[in-house]
Amino acid sequence: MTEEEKEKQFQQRIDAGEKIEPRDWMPEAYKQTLFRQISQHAHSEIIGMQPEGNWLLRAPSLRAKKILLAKIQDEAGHGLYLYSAAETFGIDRTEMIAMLHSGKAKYSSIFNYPTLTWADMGAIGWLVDGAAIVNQTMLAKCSYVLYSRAMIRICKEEGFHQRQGYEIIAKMMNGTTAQRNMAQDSLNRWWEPSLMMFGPHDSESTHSKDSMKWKIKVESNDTLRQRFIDRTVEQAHHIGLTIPDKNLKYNKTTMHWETSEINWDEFWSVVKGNGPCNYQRISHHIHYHNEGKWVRDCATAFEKSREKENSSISI
Ligand code: FAQ
Repeated sequence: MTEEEKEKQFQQRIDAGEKIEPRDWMPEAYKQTLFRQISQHAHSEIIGMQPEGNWLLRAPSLRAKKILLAKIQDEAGHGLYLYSAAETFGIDRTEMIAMLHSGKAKYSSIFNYPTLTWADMGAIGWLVDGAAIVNQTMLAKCSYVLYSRAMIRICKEEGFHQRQGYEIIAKMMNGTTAQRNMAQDSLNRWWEPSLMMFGPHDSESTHSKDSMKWKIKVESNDTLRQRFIDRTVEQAHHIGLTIPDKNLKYNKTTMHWETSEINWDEFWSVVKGNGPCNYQRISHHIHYHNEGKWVRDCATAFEKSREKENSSISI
């Protein structure tokens, strides 16, 4: 078959709702898009441990500490599944991490904001994991079977993460005035960055057209963002929080909450590496990656010595 015929057949499989297995033929551009997105997603899970790790030693109770620790460990697990899925495109984790360190690979903009108070642990679980669930429930239907399988498992854990975050915030809203103010301040700082997690508007999104044709994404950035807004506004009102947007209004005709335009200059500035914590996040990762070299060396030493032995036998 010519390349053109192969591509046609591939698209027919996608249109028929078939899943693509790692050993199946796939167009180069499909592979590249998936590799870019899955590796970015893996990096996000790993870098995303840092803002919460900042509060582990300052959790207000043993219960809170245990829950936060379990959540952060879950995020590490998500990163590992996703690195494994991305490796099926022939690029190993060492190379992916080098791409992260050099700035060639992105990670979610949200993790470049600081965690200033304990309420931020609530806001991250409620809003960041909440946004991740909306996005990842859609990605669980992705045409590439390994990504879709990883998402099904990950979404189950994200459900627990979202609830533990909402519990923290709801508890603070039932507390003292100082605690209620802290919860509101946290929502004020995390609301807009959470909306940015869904990426640029559909009209500005460079990858959406192809990704939707290939059913990597089955719903658009704006559709998912609106779903998140509609859910989250109700949750905020339920516990007495105010959404920090003076233009927020419910449209009875569309049955959606309308919000102000996002500050896209800030979004692109963060994506390009100039957010409040971009430098700190990557420096921290590089530092501990270098410190862990001896562990990786030990873990691979046996395999290397065996390879050496085998090559000397064949000589
Ligand atoms: N941040 O054409 P599109 C989590 C880039 S996991 C940074 O619309 P696409 C769990 C995009 O890469 C959170 N960059 O792109 C957790 C592209 O640049 P490029 C992570 C962004 O891929 C919780 C350019 O803009 N989730 O939270 C962002 O079709 C708590 C044009 O954009 C995922 O990664 C952004 N927000 O759609 C962990 C989900 N948005 O590559 C720890 C998987 C866009 O051409 C603690 N990813 N860009 O240079 C996706 O669903 C998609 O990649 C989108 C973007 C929706 C993020």
